Amino acid sequence: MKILLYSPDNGVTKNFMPHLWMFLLQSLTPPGHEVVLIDGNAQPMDEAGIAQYVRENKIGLVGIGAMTRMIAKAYRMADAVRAAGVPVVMGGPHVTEMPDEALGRTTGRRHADAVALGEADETWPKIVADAARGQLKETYAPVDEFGQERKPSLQDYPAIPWNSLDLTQFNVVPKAVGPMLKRFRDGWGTFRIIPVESGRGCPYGCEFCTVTGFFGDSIRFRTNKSVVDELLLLKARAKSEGGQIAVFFIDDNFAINPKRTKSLLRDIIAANAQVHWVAQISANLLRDEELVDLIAAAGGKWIFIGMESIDPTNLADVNKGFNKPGEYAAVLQRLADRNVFAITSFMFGMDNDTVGVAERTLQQIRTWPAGLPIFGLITPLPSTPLYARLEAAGRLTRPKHWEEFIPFAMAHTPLKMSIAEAHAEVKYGWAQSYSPEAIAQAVRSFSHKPLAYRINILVSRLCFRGIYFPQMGPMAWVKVFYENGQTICDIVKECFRDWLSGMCKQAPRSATMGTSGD
Ligand code: B12
Ligand code: SF4
Repeated sequence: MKILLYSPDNGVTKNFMPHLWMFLLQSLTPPGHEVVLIDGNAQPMDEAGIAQYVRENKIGLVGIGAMTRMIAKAYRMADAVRAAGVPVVMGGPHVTEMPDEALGRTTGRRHADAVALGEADETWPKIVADAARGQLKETYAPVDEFGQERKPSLQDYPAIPWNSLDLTQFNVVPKAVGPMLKRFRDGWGTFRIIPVESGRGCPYGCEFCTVTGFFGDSIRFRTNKSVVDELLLLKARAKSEGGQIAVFFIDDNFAINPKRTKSLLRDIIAANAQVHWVAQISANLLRDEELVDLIAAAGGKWIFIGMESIDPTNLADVNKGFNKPGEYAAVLQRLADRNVFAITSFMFGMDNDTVGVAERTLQQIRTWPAGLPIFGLITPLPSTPLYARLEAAGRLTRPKHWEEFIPFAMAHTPLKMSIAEAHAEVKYGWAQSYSPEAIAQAVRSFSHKPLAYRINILVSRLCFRGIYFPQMGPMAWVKVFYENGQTICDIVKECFRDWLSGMCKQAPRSATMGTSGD
């Protein structure tokens, strides 16, 4: 059977990283079946396109996975596939929370033949076998022989064959410049960000988060060896292609068990498996100096920190009181001292937020080492305690906000400001942090560091700007380059000077070598 795994586009940003579930299920597919992957962010496709694709390629089963914000598109694509006569199985966080919706039990509009609830590592081979026999069941749940929920162990995690997978659609270097960049420094012909998980689960139970409910509070880890082997494979592939690879450790809280994280980082260092990586770690765990030393030595470059708010009342309201705004500055400095920088994520529209929250937050941010601030709105995702609380209080304004996804739009009324005011705060946060002046200032703040750091912050800021200000087409990028022309020119000039001085240093050296060789 030929199987298509499809992830819908989010409609806002281009693909910068593929979804891990696709590679994982591909690796867990029993032999005898062929699996193709389409990521809608990398290969945009509409309903007619997917119907044509499944017909022309004789696809026997389509698997679709989506977060809540992409679910409306996922359902439309599923409908098109089913209309073409091909069965659809859906999985991922949204349909796990709302299986009846996908199966049409609540609305009468059925989108999926089957739904995989929760983690599908163990159910996927059964789904494929049932589909091959034409006997798909409606739901598949990870349960043991007694019917009790069972979270898959990650101890025998499959080896994802990164060395042989077709990753063309996930290369972010434009085709036109790839061959030229292949010869630049240690090779930039391709650049991919690859998701790797080292463990699952987070016991913290923040009110707005689906993770504790979905993965459970039992934390599970892969063996260090299997993670290290995966990094070595990725590193070797990048080298053989004259390209670069960066890894996103998608664990919800990469340092949730600091002892284990340290042991993994030590093993990465010992095996020389360092690649540049990003990981998500909560601020409280970054107090540990030894951990931060190891992060830097093991290749960590950016740490995503869910700061959410600088207001302790807000944090306590959403059960994230373990975040201590008073220590944010010290945590970020500790990272910056080791040349590790932070993606700091904030949510506005929280119950104690009032007008001016963005400026108050920015005043703090401006005192921190430059990083990548991002701003969103607190969103009641289905099945979270936050959703239940707001529903009970009658505060949901769009209870089924996923039916019509609108980026950066609230689905409930905040307590101390209006919805429009909350939207304006988010806009202000982005506009102030990603204006040409703010980007220039961030680049300048790295002037005491080697050029690579200035390039890194410039490129990252220009890309992250696109999360809020759509930058999908080439014209949008031309505008961004024009607006940031001065900063880009300064960096290009520096690169040229750097290259020239490298050449000058090399010239006498090669002359000396030539003489001695003679
Ligand atoms: C990495 C990640 C991202 C990446 C992007 C995704 C990517 N390219 O990988 C980034 C950092 C960009 C991101 C952004 C956001 N994310 Co995010 N992200 C994650 C994270 C941490 C890991 C995802 C992952 O790979 N998990 C590991 C894999 C193995 O698990 P999985 O995807 O769930 O897949 C398993 C099962 O679900 C199932 N399955 C999944 N799909 C399918 C399909 C089929 C056919 C089958 C059979 C089974 C199946 O099988 C898999 C193996 O067991 C998750 C949290 C988490 N731990 O999952 C949040 C999570 C998915 N993100 C979430 C959210 C809310 C967001 C944002 C909206 C946040 C924001 N406010 O901006 C944005 C939106 C992104 C966008 N523009 O589309 C929520 C989604 C909740 C929901 N109900 O939708 C999660 C669950 C975290 C949370 N706080 O609750 N995210
Ligand atoms: S610490 Fe992060 S992953 Fe864990 S429950 Fe809170 S928001 Fe979710």
